[in-house]
Amino acid sequence: MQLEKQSIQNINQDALAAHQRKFTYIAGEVANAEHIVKKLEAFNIAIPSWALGTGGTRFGRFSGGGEPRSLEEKIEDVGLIHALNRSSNSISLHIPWDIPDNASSIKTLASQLGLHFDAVNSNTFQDQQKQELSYKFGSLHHVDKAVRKQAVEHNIEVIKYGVELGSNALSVWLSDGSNFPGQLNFRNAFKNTSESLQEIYDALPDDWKIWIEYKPYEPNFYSTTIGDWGQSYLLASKLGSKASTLVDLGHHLPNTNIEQIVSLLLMEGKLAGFHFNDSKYGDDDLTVGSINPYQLFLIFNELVEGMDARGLDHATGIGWMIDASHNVKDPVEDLLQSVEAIKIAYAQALLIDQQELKSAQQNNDVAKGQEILQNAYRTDVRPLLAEARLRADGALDPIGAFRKLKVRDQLIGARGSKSVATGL
Ligand code: PSV
Ligand code: MN
Repeated sequence: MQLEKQSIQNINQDALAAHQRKFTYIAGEVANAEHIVKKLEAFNIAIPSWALGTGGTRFGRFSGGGEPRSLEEKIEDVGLIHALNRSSNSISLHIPWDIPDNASSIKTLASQLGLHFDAVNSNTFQDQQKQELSYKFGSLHHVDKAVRKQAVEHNIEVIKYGVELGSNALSVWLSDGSNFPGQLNFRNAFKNTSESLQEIYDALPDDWKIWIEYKPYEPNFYSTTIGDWGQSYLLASKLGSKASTLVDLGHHLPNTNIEQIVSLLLMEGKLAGFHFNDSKYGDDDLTVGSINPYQLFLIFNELVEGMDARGLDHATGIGWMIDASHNVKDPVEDLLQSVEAIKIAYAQALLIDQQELKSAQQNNDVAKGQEILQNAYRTDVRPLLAEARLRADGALDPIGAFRKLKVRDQLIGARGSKSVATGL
C-alpha cells in the first residue's frame, strides 16, 4: 500500500493551528530556527530491511501481524515511513535475508517511492541451507582457509548485489570470536581477519567503502575478534582509505563514553557512520532515544562540531542507519520514534553556539560549558521537526497519522496476521 499526500494533508489540517503557534514561539526563541529547519529537511536516516518485522529473543517472538513477506513489501513499508516522516529515503539490505533477485524491478519500485539503497550488509554469522562449510567457529577469522574463502566470496557477492542496486558501501559485522579461554589464538584470529578483509577490500569498486562494525560480546561470550573501536580502527587503517569504523550504539560495554570515540574517529577521518539504537544493559536494540537521550545528544554535539571541523556535509558526510529490533511495539511506529529521536538530538546539537562552547572550554569555565549543553538539550525542538516535515509534505504527527489512517489494519488485511519477515 501507499499513502497519498492528500490523506496526510487532511490529517495535518486538524493540528495545523496548534503547530503554527508552537513553531512561531520557538522561531522567536532561537536564533537559527530557519537554518535548523533546512538542515532537518535535508537529513535522512536509512531503515534496515531486517527491522520491518517483529523482533524476537531466544525466549520467543510475538508478531503484531501484517509483517512484510518479501523484499518488495519491506520496501513498501519504508515507503510508508518516508511518506509520513520525509526523513527515511533509503533502505539498508542484509544479504541473504533479502536477496534482490530482480535488481532492476526492485530499484524501480524503490525509486517510485522516493527511496534508494544504502549500505549492503553481509551475513557470515549464520549458516545458510545450501552453504558448504559452517561458520560455527567463525568466518573471516576461521582457522581453516577454506571457510575464510567461502566468507570472503559471500562478501564479494554482496558487493555485486549492492552494485546492481546503486549502493556504494559494504557493512561488515562479524560474530567471530571465542566462548572460552584457550579456544583461540588472538593474534592468528586477528591476522586471518585482516587478510580476509584485504581480499574483500581489493574487490571493492572504486567509489565503494567498507564499514567495519565492532561488538564486545554476543554471540561469543569470552572474546570477539573485532571487539572494540580500537580493533576496528586498526583493521581499517591497515586496509586503507576506503575502510572505516561503523559505530553501533549498542555495541559498547555499559557506561562507555561513546561520544569521545565518535569525536576521535571523526578527527582521524575513520568514522563510517552509525547503527542507531538504545540500550540499558547490552545490545538491547531498543528504540533510539528511549533510554538515554542525553547520550545521543552528546554524540550529536560531537558530530556537528567534528563534521563542521572537517567540512563534511551533515546529511551525506557519513552513513546514518537504524539497527533496532521491536519485540513489543509496531515496527513502523518504533522506527518512526527512532527517526524522531535522532532528529531531535541533531536539532538540539545545532542549537549549540560552538564558538561560545569553545571559549568556555578555553577558559576552563566548566559550569558554563555544562550550561551551554544543557540549555540546548532542554529546548523543545519538536516544532522545528514538525515544520520540516510539513514543508516536505510529511505528517505533523507521523504516528498519529499512521494510526488515524489505520495503516497496520490495512497491512494485516493484505498480508495476514501470521506473515513473517526475514531477519533475526
Ligand atoms: C549485530 O548485533 C548487528 O548490530 C549487526 O549490525 C548485524 O548486521 C545486525 O545487528 C543484525 O543482526
Ligand atoms: Mn549493527
